[in-house]
Amino acid sequence: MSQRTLVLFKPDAVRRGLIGELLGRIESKAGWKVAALELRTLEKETLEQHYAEHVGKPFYEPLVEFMQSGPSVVLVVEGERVIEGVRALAGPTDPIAAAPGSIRGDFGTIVRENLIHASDSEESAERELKIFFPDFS
Ligand code: YYY
Ligand code: MG
Repeated sequence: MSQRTLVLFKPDAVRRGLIGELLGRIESKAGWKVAALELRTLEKETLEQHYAEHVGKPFYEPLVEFMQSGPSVVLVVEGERVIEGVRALAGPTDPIAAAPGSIRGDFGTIVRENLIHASDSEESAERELKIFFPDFS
């Protein structure tokens, strides 16, 4: 089933020069296509919508702050089972728990600075695509 997902290469990934590495892993997957791609410094309002499920948690404020600390790459990726697929490429939230071979497992140590976001379900993908690309259809 072809799907679309919202992916962010977070400010730590951009600062560390990992755009090409991360994009390469996504582009290498058979049949997946980058449908939109933009370098963008995310605004507080956008992030508040994006991370609405985490409001009130202890990590929320520092997370929103960190996500504004520099440009991110904002992407729409489409293809077969791409929602589950990019989550699998990313690995679990905590980079130390993430297996080597995954993006977070290969490059991360800090939970907050875990390099990449990817929508976690069809519902999340639909919601997040509207937040970041309101004019994209
Ligand atoms: O979907 P995913 O990014 O893997 O994790 P979430 O549980 O949705 O948390 C969003 C984001 O928040 C996570 O990527 C890093 C940050 N975070 C944190 O800084 N500290 C935590 N204890 C949990 C999450
Ligand atoms: Mg999440």
